[in-house]
Amino acid sequence: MNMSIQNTVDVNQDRKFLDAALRLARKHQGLTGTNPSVACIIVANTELGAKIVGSGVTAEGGRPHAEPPALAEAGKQAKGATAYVTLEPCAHHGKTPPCAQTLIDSGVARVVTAITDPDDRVNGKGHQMLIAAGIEVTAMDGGEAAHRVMQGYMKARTSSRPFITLKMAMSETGLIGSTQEHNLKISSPTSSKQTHLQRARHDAILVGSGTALFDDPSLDCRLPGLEVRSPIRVILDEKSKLSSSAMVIGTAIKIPTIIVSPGSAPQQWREMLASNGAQHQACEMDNGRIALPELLDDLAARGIQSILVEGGARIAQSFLEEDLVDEIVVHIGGSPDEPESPDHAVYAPFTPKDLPNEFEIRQTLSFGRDTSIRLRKKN
Ligand code: AOF
Ligand code: ZN
Repeated sequence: MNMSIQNTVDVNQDRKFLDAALRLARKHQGLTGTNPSVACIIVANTELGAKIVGSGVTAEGGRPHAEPPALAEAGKQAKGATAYVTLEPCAHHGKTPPCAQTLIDSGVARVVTAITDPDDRVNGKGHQMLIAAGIEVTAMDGGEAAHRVMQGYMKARTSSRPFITLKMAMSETGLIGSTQEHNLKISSPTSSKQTHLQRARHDAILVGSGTALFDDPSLDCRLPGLEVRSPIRVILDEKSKLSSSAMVIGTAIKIPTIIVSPGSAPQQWREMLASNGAQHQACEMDNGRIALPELLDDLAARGIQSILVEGGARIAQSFLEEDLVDEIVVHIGGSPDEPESPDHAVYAPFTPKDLPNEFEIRQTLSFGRDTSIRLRKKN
């Protein structure tokens, strides 16, 4: 951090408003393309104390950025106020002038930020522009909340790969399903709702065609009011098995769907995908399996910055083996269904009592009788 960035005036107040901005930033998570969802809150000191006079969040699609609408709402009240921005304000000319300049022109006295922008066009220059204009800048550590709202953007900007969250619902023994019974219920409806919320916050959901064919899921977000937040569906189908009767193909006209298979996939099958509105993504193969690192590079090049990997023990295993997982969310069912015969049981590559060593628990939540744990890759 630059030495000339000064310390905060009232740490508690700064933390409170920055946290509020971080919560607001979640509003457009998964909707801003290659731009992060950033929020900006303008706080003026009034006779009645600190008051929010303007707020903005990066628009769907990524533009306008968060600062201009927040400053527009604040109007003259921005003069002498403090701007809380969840990302260092940009320093580059895009379709509009740099947000750092817009903040300077508004007359704000202080800017408090949660994270420095790794984009080469910004990376410290936004803070410097503000300091050079005489604005007091406090670059705070936005902590876990900032990391979570920005994780896709940070990963894609620093590694050219999307942030991968592996989500699994399992019993205490690691049971995740059955080879015979469809949609075996492992976790409760409350946990499922959490999964739908997770879907809304990611750019894409990824499963294997085995899951897509056997369970025939719609893989969308069905929370009331959030239906439009269904992310892109990515289905790995190395043997071109999906047909137009599968739910994911039948609904591809409504929800963007990418089917991944080798370039050698039959032409007729690819025409079937196209006529149903599904996109085909040709992939490289590695020992008879889809080459995942290369696929993730290709998906990042399409602008996909975060993926929720949801399906199949084999897919989970492959992502873990290839060291591609950044975060794991495990819903542990409190009263899971059991398959009719133990021979039908399908198990996860790990159990709640024997979690992958390279990960550490960051959060534990209770959803009714279920427990949900979130694990992050150790640094
Ligand atoms: C901000 N406020 O709300 C966002 C910022 O394609 P462009 O011109 O929109 O530039 C994208 C970059 O802008 C992105 O990589 C990041 O550096 C910054 N995003 N900056 O001040 C915002 N979304
Ligand atoms: Zn900007």
